Order: sequence, then C-alpha cells, then structure tokens
Amino acid sequence: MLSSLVLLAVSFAAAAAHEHDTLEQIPVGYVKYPWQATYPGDNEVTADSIFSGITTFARLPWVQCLGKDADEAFDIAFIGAPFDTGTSYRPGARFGPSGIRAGSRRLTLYGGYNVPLGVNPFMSGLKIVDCGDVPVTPYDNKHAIAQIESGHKTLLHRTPFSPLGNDSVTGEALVPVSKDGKHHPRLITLGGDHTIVLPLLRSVHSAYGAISVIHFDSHLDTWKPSVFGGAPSHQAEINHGTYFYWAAQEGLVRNGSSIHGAIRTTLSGPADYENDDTIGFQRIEAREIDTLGTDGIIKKIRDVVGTDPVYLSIDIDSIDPAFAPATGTPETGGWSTRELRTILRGLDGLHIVSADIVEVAPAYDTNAELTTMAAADVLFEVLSVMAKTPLGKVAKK
Ligand SMILES: [Mn+2]
Repeated sequence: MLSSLVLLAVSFAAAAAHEHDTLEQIPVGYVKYPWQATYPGDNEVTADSIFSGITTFARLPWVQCLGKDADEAFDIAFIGAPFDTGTSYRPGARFGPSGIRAGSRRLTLYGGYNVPLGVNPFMSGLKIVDCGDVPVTPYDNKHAIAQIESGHKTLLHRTPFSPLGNDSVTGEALVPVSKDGKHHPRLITLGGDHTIVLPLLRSVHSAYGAISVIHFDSHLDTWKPSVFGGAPSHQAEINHGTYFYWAAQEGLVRNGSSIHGAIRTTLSGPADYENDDTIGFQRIEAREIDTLGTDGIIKKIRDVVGTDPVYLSIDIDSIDPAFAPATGTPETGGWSTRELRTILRGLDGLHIVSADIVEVAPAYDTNAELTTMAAADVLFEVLSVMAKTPLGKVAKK
C-alpha cells in the first residue's frame, strides 16, 4: 500500500514536471486550436479562450502586417479601417473594426466548419491572419483616404503565403485572374464608413484594373455631390454617399457588370437612377426578395458579374435594422441576416478578389451585440466562399 502511494506521488511529480517543461515556452503566434484555451497555470502565458485575451477577428493570429511583420506572408487578411468622418447622419463607424472583432469571438468555438458550403476556412490550408488596423487620422479626410489606400495597397501587393495551385478538376496549373499577371493575397476590410471604398478601389485597381463590384446596401452611393446635399469644398464632396460617383469618374468600376443589392433608399428623384445607370450599376431592390426570392437574386447577380474578378462591398444597412440597428443611415424594409447570408453563399465559385463590410457603428447596437455579430457572421460566409475558390483560372491554350 505504502509503496503504491509513493509510486503515485512520484508519478504526479513527474507529470507536473513534464507539464512545466512542455508549457514553459509557448511560441508567439501559437494557435493550435484557436477555440481552446492555452492556459497552463500560474505565471505562464495569457489565457486564450474565446472570451478572454486580446480580441482579433475570429481569434485569428494578430500579425502587424504594416509594422514589424512587414515580411510576413498570408493568403487572406482582415484589416481595419477606422474612419467615419465621411458620414452624413450617425457617426461612430470608427469603432466598427473593434466592434466586429468582438462580435466574431465565437466564430471558431466549435471549429468553424461552414455546413452549407462544406468548408472550414480556418482549416483549409490557407494562412488567414488579422493585420490589425490601418493608421487613420480623424482630423484630415484627404490624408486619411491616402492612408487607407496606401495600407491596402501595401498588403495587396505582398506575395501570398500559398501558391495558386492547380485546377481541382483538370489538374492544370492555374494562372492569376489579376490584370498585372501576379498572384495577390485577399483582403477583407473592416470599416469604417463607406467612404473607404474609394481608396480601397484605387488599391484594387492597381492589381486588377477596372473591376466589377457587387454592392449590398440600402443606398445607391453613386450620388452626384450636388444631389447629396452639396458641399462647401471639394474634399467634402467625397463622402459615404458619393464615393462610387468618384470611383466611376476615375475608371475604377467596370461599367455594366456591377450590381447593387438591397436598395430601398428614397431618392432626390428618378434622375438618381439615371445617374446610377450611367455609372454602370444594375440594381436589385430590397423588396425583390418577396418576388424573386434568394435564388432569383443570386441568379441576377451571377448573370451580371459573370466569372470575371469581382470586388464585394457590404453595407451592414443592407440588413434590416431589426437585425442590425447599429449603423450610420438605417433604412427599414431590409433583408434579414439569414437572407443576406444565403445570398452571399450563392456567390460560391466567383473570383472575389477582396471585400469589405462597412457602416457598423457599435454605439447604436443593442446590449446583445446584434449588429457586430451579424457583421462577423456575414464575413464568415465571405471568408468561406473565398477559401473555396482560388484566384486563378486555367490558361487559354
Ligand atoms: Mn448605406
């Protein structure tokens, strides 16, 4: 009896010593299972369960992509653009990136497998990181817009971590879908008000040329500055209701293969739609969900954008304020979170080169984090679609 007790005590001590040896040094960036705690005991590393620690999108590793980790390669990166000085109604989207990250904490609690799409983006072999936020001044819009373009472009032109690979059906080597012929990583930007899409499209243009845009929003955002309240200066003419107008003037948006979804704003008059036609957008009204259903809406989008590279911009106000109240310019009569998520999954197979979600202003959210949770879940669908389809095509012979 005594000997067995001694043996037990010895084995406990050995186990404790072993545990100490293996957990003494956990490498920086160690995330074996992001939904599990790495908490090893007193005076060791910080707890890392889903409700503790420093919050990144979906508990992804934080890489200071624009700072000391400038050499670190990745395949898909989340990057915040905390800018809200282009808003016309409720400000507050500068807190969008931190709010969306908080709303995303539980995404990987069970592992992150997307059932309807049949993919786990976090386990797909791609290196997915959270790059933190682009530094953005709140005092000077012109400078802030230049900062966002510069930050995005720096990341977009970094060599991806994974090679493009081969076509899954034919086995032939894929070639990039970009205009510059290079393979680029993908970025998912956390806004910020919608003005940020002008510098984001300038960055995207540097790799892909004029690009088709899928734009979910209750508003057109192609408004001429004169319609959108006028402005006391040229700088003030560039805001979250006019950025697509300016993007079109600069030739950043492909005319005829771009489309809005969930539109339900009031207008200055029918001329706003004529202007929108000139800029080159097709439109899906929010109410068409009642007649076309999600399948019909998905078909309409796919028919317009085809298989060419596409940029995806999601205003959280495309979702009804019942589901996502915390936004800059809420409009009732929108889609449910479920409907938008279904439509996004319907983009499976498209070459989405980069994406954003904007106008999340957490100060107006409920205590239940409805809006930031909806934003995070919407991005989970976008991430899943991206993870399934490489940005390549089989070379024409
Ligand atoms: Mn909007």
